[in-house]
Amino acid sequence: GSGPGNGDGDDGSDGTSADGGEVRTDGDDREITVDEPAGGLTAGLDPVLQEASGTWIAWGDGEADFAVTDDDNRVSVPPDDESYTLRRIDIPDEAVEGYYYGFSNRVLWPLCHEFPGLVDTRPDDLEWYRRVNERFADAIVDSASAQSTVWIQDYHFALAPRLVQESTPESTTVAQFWHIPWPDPETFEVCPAHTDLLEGVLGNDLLGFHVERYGRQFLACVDEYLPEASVDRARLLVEYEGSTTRVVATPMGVDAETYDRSARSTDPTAVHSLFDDCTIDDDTVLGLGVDRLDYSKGIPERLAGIERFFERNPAWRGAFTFVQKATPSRTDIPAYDRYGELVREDVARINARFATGDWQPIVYTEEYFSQEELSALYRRADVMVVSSLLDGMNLVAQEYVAATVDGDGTLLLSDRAGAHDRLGTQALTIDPTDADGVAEQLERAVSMPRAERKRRMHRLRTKVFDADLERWMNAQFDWIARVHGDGGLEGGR
Ligand code: ADQ
Repeated sequence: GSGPGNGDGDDGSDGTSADGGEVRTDGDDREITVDEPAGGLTAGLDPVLQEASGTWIAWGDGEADFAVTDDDNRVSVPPDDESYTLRRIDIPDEAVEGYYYGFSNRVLWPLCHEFPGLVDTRPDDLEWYRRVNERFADAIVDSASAQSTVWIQDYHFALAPRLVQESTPESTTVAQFWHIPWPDPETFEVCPAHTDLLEGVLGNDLLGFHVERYGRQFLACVDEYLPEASVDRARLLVEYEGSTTRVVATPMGVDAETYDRSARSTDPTAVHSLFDDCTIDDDTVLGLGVDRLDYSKGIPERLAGIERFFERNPAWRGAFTFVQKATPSRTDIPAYDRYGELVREDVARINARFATGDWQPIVYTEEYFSQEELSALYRRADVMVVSSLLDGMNLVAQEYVAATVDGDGTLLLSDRAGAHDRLGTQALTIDPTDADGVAEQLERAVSMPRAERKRRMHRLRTKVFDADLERWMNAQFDWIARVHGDGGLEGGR
């Protein structure tokens, strides 16, 4: 199973290219557009499937009848080689609204990021979530054989694992990676049908999170709301209704080589031309933020820190510019729409306060940047700021490090992002809600001796290259091999 394949790519897992792709024709004379995904989970999974010759089940955007479960909508990949099968499930608009813009992103996303106040439960959304999970589970069962490994991605599929487990032999391994945090029991209780969700997820033999504390919160929820389950907190195991789920922490990395290569192939000062109407030149000290426009990313908090920085350091006015690249996301949801407005208002206010004739403190853009442009921008940036209020991992922080090929740059990193667990000792830690603290760390970054900056970045680069996307995949598949057939009971943690 896979998350949204409709091109919005907003979970870092669907890096489809923007250029429309190459058009080919398959054996049945159907026209197939081939997009080469850029350096994300999609790009990483492709070679794995080519080798394993499996089936990739993804969300399609056609208009076929949702109820069709036979071998509709299958293509082989690559079209002329048939290494594996891509099977797309068309989800009608009404179902997308209820399942994706509804239960997934108005209920589960805010809950998992500890924003219970933003939870918006609408009458039919849970039912659509169930139906889409059932539809994917049917397709999985139909595609799987007794020895198959099923690997499900993310919070859009909390109910599918149990459905798959119930309809496949015990020798089929079901695993899931949950890309976002798991909330504490008190927050999770707000979720409608929360025990159904726990039962659903416990249909997995293996459940992966980025960091162990999310796994521990999951176990705490199981303990609290499924009294029949037996939870082994020391070994991160749950036994429930005769089957065992092993919880593991496998932090995700980025395709570091790709970002490194694409950053090396660019002239970093060429990015100045991306910002025609404002003065960014070779001498400008450049700060950077790159995020989906999402309330979990702490963009207004970051802007407040930058405002404090300019208040406290008049000498930096005119010499430091912060580029904030924000990609609108899930804009059909009112909380996202309001958030976008808030961010734009903050930018306008801070710019009005400090701008001089040919300089503005914050350059804000919602334009699409290609991976090459993004890599060039990462390379050019002197300071990268990641200020998430809560973030499963945060790949942007790692991409920045991978693209900083000159070894000179500083990462300010929120201690609430999963990425902080590994990168926190060499990054400059921030509490995003403390504007003075963010301003102080910015001051530290822009005045840090070059040797220290380079030493820190060198260590960060070693970490990011060591724990890259491929290593994460291998860790997942090693764990899958260990739980395959033995219910996860063999071997220690
Ligand atoms: P996201 O919340 O989307 O991912 P992140 O991990 O930072 O957050 O990934 C975003 C991806 O989108 C990055 O690859 C980035 O390059 C790209 N991107 C963002 N803004 C962009 C822009 N303006 N232009 C071009 N590309 C842009 C979710 C979780 C994270 C977790 C990932 C993977 O919320 O915590 O790290 O999944 O598990």
